[in-house]
Amino acid sequence: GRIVASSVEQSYIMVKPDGVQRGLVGEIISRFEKKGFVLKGLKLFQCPKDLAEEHYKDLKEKSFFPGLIEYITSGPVVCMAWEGDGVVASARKLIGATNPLQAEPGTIRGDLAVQTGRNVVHGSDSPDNGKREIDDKLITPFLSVALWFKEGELCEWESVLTPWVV
Ligand code: RTP
Repeated sequence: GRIVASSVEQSYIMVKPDGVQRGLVGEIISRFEKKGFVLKGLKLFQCPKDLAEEHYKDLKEKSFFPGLIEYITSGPVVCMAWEGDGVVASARKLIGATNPLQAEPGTIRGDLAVQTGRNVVHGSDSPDNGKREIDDKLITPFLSVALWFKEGELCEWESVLTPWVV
C-alpha cells in the first residue's frame, strides 16, 4: 500500500481515550458517516508520549499541557481520516465547542460530554493541519511527515455516496 496524495480536503478526527472507554466510538463514527463524509483511514492506536507532544506542540506553554498529554496517552484512541469538500470546518461544527458545557445540543460534545479535559473527540482546525495530521505528501512530495498515519494505512476508494451525496 501507499499513501495517495489527495486533492480533496481531509480532516483528522480522533476519538480520545475517554470516548473509547465510554463506548462512544460507534456513535462518533456514525455522525460523520451519516453526514456524508468518506472514511479513508481508521485504526485503534495507543499514542506514544512523543507523538502526543508533537500533535499538541502549539499548546506546549499552557498550564494544562502535561495533563493533556497524560490524558491523550492514557488509553487507546481511534484515529480517522475523513474526506469531503469543507470537511474541516464542518467537522468542527459537528464536534462543537472545546468546552462541552458551551457546545450546542446536537453536537458531539454538546450531547456527550461535560468537561474540557474530557471532551471525547479531536478534529483538525485547518485544512493544512488536516494534511499535517493525515497525509503531508501534497506539501512535501518526497517525504511523508504526517503525524498519525503511515504508508499503506489510508485507502483510496470510490464511495457509492458519489454522486448522490458527495
Ligand atoms: P482539539 O484540538 O482536541 O480538537 O480541541 P480544540 O481545537 O477544540 O481545542 P484546543 O484549544 O486546540 O485544545 C486542545 C485540547 O486541549 C484540551 N484543553 N484543556 N483544561 C483546559 O483548559 C484545556 N483547554 C484545552 C482539550 O482536550 C482540547 O480539546
